[in-house]
Amino acid sequence: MGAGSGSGPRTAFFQRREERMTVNPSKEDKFSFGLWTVGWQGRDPFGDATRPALDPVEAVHRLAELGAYGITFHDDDLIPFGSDDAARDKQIARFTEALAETGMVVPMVTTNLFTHPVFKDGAFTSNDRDVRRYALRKVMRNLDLAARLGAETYVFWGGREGAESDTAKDIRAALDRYREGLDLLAQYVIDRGYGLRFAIEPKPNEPRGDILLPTVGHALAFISELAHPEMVGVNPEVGHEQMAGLNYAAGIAQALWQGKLFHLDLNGQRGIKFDQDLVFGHGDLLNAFSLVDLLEHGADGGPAYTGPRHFDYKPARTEDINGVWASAAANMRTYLLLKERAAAFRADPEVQAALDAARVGQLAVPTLGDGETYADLLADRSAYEDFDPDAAGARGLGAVHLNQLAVEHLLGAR
Ligand code: GLT
Ligand code: MN
Ligand code: MN
Repeated sequence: MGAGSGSGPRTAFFQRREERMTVNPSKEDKFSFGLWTVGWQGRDPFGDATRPALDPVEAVHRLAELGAYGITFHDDDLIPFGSDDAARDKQIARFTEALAETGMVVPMVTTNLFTHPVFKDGAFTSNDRDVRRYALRKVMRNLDLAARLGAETYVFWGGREGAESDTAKDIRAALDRYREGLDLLAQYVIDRGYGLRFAIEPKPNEPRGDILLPTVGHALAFISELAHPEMVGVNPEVGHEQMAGLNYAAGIAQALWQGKLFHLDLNGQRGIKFDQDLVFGHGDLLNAFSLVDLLEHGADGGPAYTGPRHFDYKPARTEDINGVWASAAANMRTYLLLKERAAAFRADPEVQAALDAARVGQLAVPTLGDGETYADLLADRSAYEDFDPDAAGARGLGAVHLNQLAVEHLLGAR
């Protein structure tokens, strides 16, 4: 049967391919990018920049044309470190004008507490008290700007908060100082009436040998020790969890479960190595599929996460400026393609049957009945005395079949 005959699986395949090719990002998709992503010049520890500097105003316009809705930045991405007040005001005015012209928003802002040598031993947790005080002032200044631009989230990525050796950093004291810093900044935001929430971004290592709050789990545990835990969530990055060999989608699920997914950094990573910041989906594609499925299909039918789909990637050093924009577009397109594939997966009757066979839905049923106590459980002979563990242990789950259905949807084979 030919593709032109109007029916059959081959035609369906080509129709689906057509639909996929018309996937276009728009502001409703809430895609955002860091200024430092498309603005990365390709400088790495071994080589010089391969691209010229990018004007933030140009970045706003180009990303808007590509269909993004938001742009994020570190203080120093927008206003070069050491600028005087006049230069600072001018740059903020130019940027604000570009936002107004394009309708782009600033959903998130963060601080550069890692580039300048002053932060070589950390910011909030530097052994040097003067550096810690300076770091707090740098953040407070930028919080004012973030609030002015209407940001909702303020990210804390503590890349320099850590050490290379176990003896040079008192971890318990460092955590005290980290908490002191975040408590003070939370109080500042409350007192000023800013509508900002904080999101801690974990990373296991790089640039420090070991970074404090290395994973989502560490960050969540730390948040519970803060003075205003309700104001603080996490900003997990795909590659950072995968650098620690962890399952990103699973970490995101726990953050959602705890009501702590305030923001997220999407990108790609291929295994346990240096932070690659590849295009979203250009690493563990199957986990990216599961992630999009998780974010887009919440328990009540709507999305489980409604915040920005923020890309924190680096356009490869091999690319020229055309490649920068192509890679920015690739992030959004991959997300939308995965969203379409996840919807097809959810709608497939065979997937529904496989989910039932694997009893995935049963996990949502509480283990004890309504009002049932442990005394009732003890009295229930079917739960123990008459239960046949060998029969239950012999039943297959069909998880591999279910996973294969996901792979086939991902490949466009269903
Ligand atoms: C830095 C880091 C990112 C963080 C940014 C926020 S800065 O580029 O590699 O993962 O999200 O500070
Ligand atoms: Mn990264
Ligand atoms: Mn990041």
